[in-house]
Amino acid sequence: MLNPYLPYPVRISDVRVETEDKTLRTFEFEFLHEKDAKAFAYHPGQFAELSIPGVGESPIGIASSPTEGNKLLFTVFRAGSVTSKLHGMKVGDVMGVRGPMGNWYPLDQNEGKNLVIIAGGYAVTTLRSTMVWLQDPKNRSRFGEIDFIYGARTPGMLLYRDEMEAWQNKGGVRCHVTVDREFPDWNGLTGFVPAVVERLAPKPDNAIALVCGPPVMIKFTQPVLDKCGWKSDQIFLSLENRMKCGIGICGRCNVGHQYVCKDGPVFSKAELDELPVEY
Ligand SMILES: Cc1cc2nc3c(=O)[nH]c(=O)nc-3n(C[C@H](O)[C@H](O)[C@@H](O)COP(=O)(O)OP(=O)(O)OC[C@H]3O[C@@H](n4cnc5c(N)ncnc54)[C@H](O)[C@@H]3O)c2cc1C
Ligand code: FES
Repeated sequence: MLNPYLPYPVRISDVRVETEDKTLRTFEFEFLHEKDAKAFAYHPGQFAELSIPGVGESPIGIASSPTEGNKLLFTVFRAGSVTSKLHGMKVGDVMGVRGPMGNWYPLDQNEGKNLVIIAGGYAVTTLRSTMVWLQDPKNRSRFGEIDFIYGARTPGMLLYRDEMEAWQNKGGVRCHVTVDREFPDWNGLTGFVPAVVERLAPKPDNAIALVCGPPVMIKFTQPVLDKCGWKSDQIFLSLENRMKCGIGICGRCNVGHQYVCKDGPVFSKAELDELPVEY
């Protein structure tokens, strides 16, 4: 049996600075061994533990899509010990990736539906994976219209800006990108994500919503969707919780009887309504 604590060795093959303040970088990894790349089969919405020997490991959402071949991307905010060390690493350096972990957005179960995808801040990572997955010709025809609503504090903090422009130009995708307030170099939407959702008032008919963002964004987005007539079983949220093992053993991430690492990180709002409000 494979040891679930053993990371796959990966080499950094590219590093991109994403934001003006350099706090977010996207790392591209390649597996050292082809068999590991095959074993790491994942879905949009899953995460992995990035590990640096002697420092530790941290759960990070997978930003690439399985439709992008062996390209494995993670967009990482420089937060604490592991992520700061990672920000100092360069192309060619070797480290570990353990996963894929957790569940994923229920796209296969919702074929034929319209999608409303709502992201705030750097939580957009796994929704990038979703958007790229949806662009794949094999998948695009399986879904209806897509509204992608995404907000960051400033234009300089927006991730994947060029890619979003390309998504927007494909049929049936509307990108609504917003920043918190007006900026001289910004001609797009302004205002917080929940306010933009309220203005757009997305229709719940034959649709599901995927939401990922900081707790405050989620807190204020949920009542807006309620007001627009969305039911709890149409809304899927991805939670970030304190994690260690990532595989349902250490008990650090639990909310009520659910382990966020194993039973989540994606939960329907209907499921969350049953849990204590501690996430
Ligand atoms: C399912 C899941 C998906 C995630 N996806 C992503 C992702 O895609 N991208 C991403 O960037 N993050 C993501 N995270 C969050 C990430 O795991 C955390 O930010 C954290 O674990 C980073 O690890 P670290 O060792 O660098 O931070 P830690 O050292 O564990 O620090 C954690 C916290 O302590 C604070 N802290 C640490 N040192 C100091 C200090 N000296 N002074 C003040 N404050 C300090 C940090 O601000 C941070 O908030 C995800 C988390 C989960 C659970
Ligand atoms: S992180 Fe260990 S049980 Fe979830």
